[in-house]
Amino acid sequence: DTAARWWRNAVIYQIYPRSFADGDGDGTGDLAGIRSRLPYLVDLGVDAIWFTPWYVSPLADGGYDVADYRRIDPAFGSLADAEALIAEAAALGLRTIVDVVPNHGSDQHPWFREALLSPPGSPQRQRFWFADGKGDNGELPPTNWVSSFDGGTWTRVKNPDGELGQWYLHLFAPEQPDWNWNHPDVVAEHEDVLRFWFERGVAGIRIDSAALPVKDPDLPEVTSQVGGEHPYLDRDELHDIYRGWRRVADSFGADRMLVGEVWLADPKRFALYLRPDEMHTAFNFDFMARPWRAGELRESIQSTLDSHREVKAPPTWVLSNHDVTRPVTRFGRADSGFSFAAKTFGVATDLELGRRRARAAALLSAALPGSLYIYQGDELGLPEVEDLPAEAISDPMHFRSGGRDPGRDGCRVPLPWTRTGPSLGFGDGEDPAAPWLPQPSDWGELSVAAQREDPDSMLRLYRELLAIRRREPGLRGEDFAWLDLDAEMAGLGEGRNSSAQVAGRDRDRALGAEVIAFRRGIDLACVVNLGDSPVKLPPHTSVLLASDDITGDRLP
Ligand code: TEU
Repeated sequence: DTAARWWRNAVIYQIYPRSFADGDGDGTGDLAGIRSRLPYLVDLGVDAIWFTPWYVSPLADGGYDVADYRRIDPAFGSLADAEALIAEAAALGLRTIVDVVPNHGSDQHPWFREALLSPPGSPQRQRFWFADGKGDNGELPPTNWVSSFDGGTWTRVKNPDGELGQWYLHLFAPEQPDWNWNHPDVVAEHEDVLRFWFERGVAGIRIDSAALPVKDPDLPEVTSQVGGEHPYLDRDELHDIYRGWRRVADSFGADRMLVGEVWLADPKRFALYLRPDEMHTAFNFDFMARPWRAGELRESIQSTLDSHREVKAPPTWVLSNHDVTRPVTRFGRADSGFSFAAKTFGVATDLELGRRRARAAALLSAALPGSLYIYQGDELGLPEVEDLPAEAISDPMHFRSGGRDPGRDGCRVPLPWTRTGPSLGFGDGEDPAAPWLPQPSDWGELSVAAQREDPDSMLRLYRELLAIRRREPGLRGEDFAWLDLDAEMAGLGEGRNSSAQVAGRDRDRALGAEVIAFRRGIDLACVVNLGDSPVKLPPHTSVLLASDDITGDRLP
């Protein structure tokens, strides 16, 4: 039935709790803030919310260093608040997804603290990866593995007797020790965490860094990038873990889902995680990583549809998240592909062009079959904040790269809700504290309040887009076919690039190489012009929604 399969075509809104809304006015977003803004999400027209980690955490990596999964970080609220939020969302028709981070915990997790107080070789240490160093006195790390956050992956600790001792593994920051998945406690504990949150009514689990948790126990150096052979990436044993998680999810009913963060280049290896007894879906980063060119996007769409069809899993479409450069900024650059999704300093950016492309990209991704993820603030067209004051930056990626990487704070700046006022409506109350990251002074114009009144705003575009997606059976279904429109209709006159439309009545001839066109259902089409010249729309097209001004029959 459709309720059980909701995740196949849902629109899922990602909330970064620290930056969404601040109910107690202390400068940090919280669950009270989120609860007060649920009507906004209903109005926007999303089906579900994914919360990035809200558990007890020292926040060494924005909450991806979990010290206790069964309690909410006091900065965000209490477990009772989370339960109330989940229930209120459900009553409004919004499903909820929580984040689980199997690769690592926090150095403040009781099991890690226990491990530090226990001698080398003790059972307490076996839940993590402790190993002797190399060199005469163990002064060199056990391997040369490089962290995703730059730098080494091992930190040396003292033995309980005070002598320098073994090293422990952390693929991310030192505050994030990696779990040893060969240990039965680690397996059982994570399945129990899943049950804990499913019991509280969440509809899904987002699985962080899902291709990393299993390690080769011999700890060899990296000599192969091939899946299954790499010492810690995409190892075959991972699939047993996720089969176990799928059994837990299924035991709560067919309406519970798993969505994996599986960063893998090989679509065949990626699809293995989506087999019928593993994850229901996984983020499609290939699409996000492509430059804004018709051929690239077409190829990504086709290979995504192919690899998912084989395993009968629905694709996902993701334009951004809390780790990558905001789309408006990224698309405003000469080449807007993955190299620019990663953070970069000082790249020339045309925000106006970026905004037009981001609007077109929204229509394109929402018109494709599968589920759609929207990162908070993208519906407002917020740009990346690239000039945060040095003292405000808190992302470990920045510090660990020695400042070479700007870090990910620029896409995590608290949302503007009102045109004026302290913290632009982010903080509630008479006199809210300054937000934990400062908002640019011109963000009042990008606020929810300002955009609500402007029919041409990004917010209004998103709202209309999601309403159409809900209403049109062609967009809800899985039927998809490329439209081969006639090339001779292309290239009429001058113009600037990027616009998209969802048009009624399908047409069947190509508009040229820089146009993407496909049909959904019987009579719906999506046409995206990535070229520099406007294209003529086929006769008898009725336009449901356009990301740009359509003059006569020309798509700019
Ligand atoms: O990200 C996984 C990941 O691979 C990141 O290191 C990514 O490469 C990086 O952010 C550059 O874009 C997940 C979370 O989404 C991220 O926020 C966490 O920091 C990371 O896991 C560790 O838990």
